[in-house]
Amino acid sequence: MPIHERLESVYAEVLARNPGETEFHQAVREVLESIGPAVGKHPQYADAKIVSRICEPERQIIFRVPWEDDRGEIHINRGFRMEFNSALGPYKGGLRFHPSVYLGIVKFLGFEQIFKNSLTGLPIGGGKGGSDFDPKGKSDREIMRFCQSFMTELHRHIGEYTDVPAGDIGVGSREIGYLFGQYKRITNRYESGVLTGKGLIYGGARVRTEATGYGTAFFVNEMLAARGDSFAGKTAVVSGSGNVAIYAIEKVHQLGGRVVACSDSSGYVVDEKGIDVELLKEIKEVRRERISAYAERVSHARYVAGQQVWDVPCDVAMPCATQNEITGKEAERLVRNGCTVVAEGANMPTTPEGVRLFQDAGVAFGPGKAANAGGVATSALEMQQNASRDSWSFEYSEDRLEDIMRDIHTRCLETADEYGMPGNYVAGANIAAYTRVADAMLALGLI
Ligand code: NDP
Ligand code: 2IT
Repeated sequence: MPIHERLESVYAEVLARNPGETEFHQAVREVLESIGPAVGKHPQYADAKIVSRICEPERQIIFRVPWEDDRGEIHINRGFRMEFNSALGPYKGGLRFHPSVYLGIVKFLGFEQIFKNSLTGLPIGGGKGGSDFDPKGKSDREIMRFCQSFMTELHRHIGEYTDVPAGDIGVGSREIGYLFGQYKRITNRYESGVLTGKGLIYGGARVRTEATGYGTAFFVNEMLAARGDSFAGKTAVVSGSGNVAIYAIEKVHQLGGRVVACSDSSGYVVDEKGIDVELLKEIKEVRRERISAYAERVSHARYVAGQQVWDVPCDVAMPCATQNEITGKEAERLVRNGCTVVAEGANMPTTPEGVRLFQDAGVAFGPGKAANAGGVATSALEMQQNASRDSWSFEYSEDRLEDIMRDIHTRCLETADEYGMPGNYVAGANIAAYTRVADAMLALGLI
C-alpha cells in the first residue's frame, strides 16, 4: 500500500535520520501505510505534526555494560533504553538480550510498543530496551553479574512513574529478579512497580508469565469466532519454544485446538498427537535445553534440524519467535498448505510481503501489536496490583486478560469497518492505536 501523500515527507525524514536501521524503517512504514485514512479525517493531527513527533523517540539512552565472566575475563556489551512516547503513561516495554540487538531493533520494538500499549486501553506509554549480550551458554553467576552491571546504569533512568521495563527475548523471571535486586540495592527502595514480570514471591502478578501466549490464543479464538468458527478440530503450528510459544501452546490446547509443531533457532519438532506442554516446560524452562531434546524423549515425535517450522501444514499459524521469520516464501507455503488464520505472538514476525500474501489469500491476519498485547496489558495489571499492594487470584487475572483481548479484537474490527477496510486487522489496529495516542498528544500541548 502506498503512503498517504501528506506522510511521504515524514517517512523520508525517518530514513534520513535513522540510516541503516532497517527494522525501524519497516515498522514505521507499516504504520504510515495504514493510517492514511485517519490523516484526511483528522486534519488537526497533521497541523500539530503528530506523526513526525511520534516517529522521533522522546529520549534515547545508550550505555556501556562491562562485566566479568567466570574465568575472570572482562567483556563489554552495549545497553539501550528507548523512551519512545509517554503521552499515555510511563514508558513501558521489555528488555531484549540477544546478540542481534542494535539501535534499529530497539527502535522498531519501542515504536511498535507505543501502538500496542495504546490498543490495550491502559495508561502506559511506549518504550523498549536491551543489550547485544548473548545469554546462551552463560552460567547463572554470569547472567547475574551482567544484569547487575546493566542495572547499575539503567536505574537512574527508570521508576514506577517514569519508565517500567519487563522481559522480552532472553529476559525472563530469572533476569528480572537479578535486575530488581540490583535496583533495590542501589536506590534503597522496594519500588515494586519499577519492573514487571517479577517472581510471585517479590511482587509479581499471577498470569504475567502466561499472559502473552494466552492472550495470543484468546485473540485467535476471537478471530475464529468472528468467522463463525472455533478451535475445535484445528491444528496449529507455533514457532519458538520460549515464554510466548509455551503458553500459546498451552492455551490453544485448553481451547480445543492441537499444536503439532514448535521450534527454536536450531530446528523444529513435530508431534502429531499434540505438543506435550509439561515436557516442553521441563526442557525449556527448567533444563534450558534445545528443542531437539523433545524428540529424544518422545518416540513418535521427529526433529528437523536447520529448517523453518512453516513447512508443517496447519490451520492456524502463530509465529512466536522473532522478527521477519515469515517472508513471502513461508507465507506462500502456509497458504498453499491450507492455513486460514495467522496471529503474531512475536513482534513483527511477518515481512510486508508476507502480510500482503496472507491478506490477498483471504487469510485472517492478526498483527502482533494487537495479538500479543496481552503480555504488556498484564504488566499494567501487575503495576496496578503493586500500586495498591494487592495480589489478585489466577482466575480473576485471567478473566481480565481475556476481556482485554476481546476488547482489542473488537476495537480492531470496528475501526477497520469505520475506515472502510472491513476485516483488515492491520489497519484497524494501527488506526485505533494511533488516534488514541494522537488525541493524548494534542491534549498535552507541544511537548
Ligand atoms: P524467549 O527468549 O523466551 O524465546 C524466544 C524463542 O524464539 C526461542 O525459542 C528462541 O530460540 C527463538 N528465537 C529467538 N530469536 C531467534 C532468531 N533470531 N531466529 C530463530 N529463533 C529465534 O522470548 P519470548 O518468548 O519472550 O519472545 C518471543 C517473541 O515474542 C519476541 O518477538 C518478543 O519480542 C515477543 N513478545 C514477547 C512478550 C513477552 O511478554 N515475553 C510480549 C510480546 C511480544 P533460541 O532459544 O534458539 O534462540
Ligand atoms: O513486546 C512486549 O510487549 C513485551 N516484551 C512485554 C512488555 C511488558 O512491558 O510487559
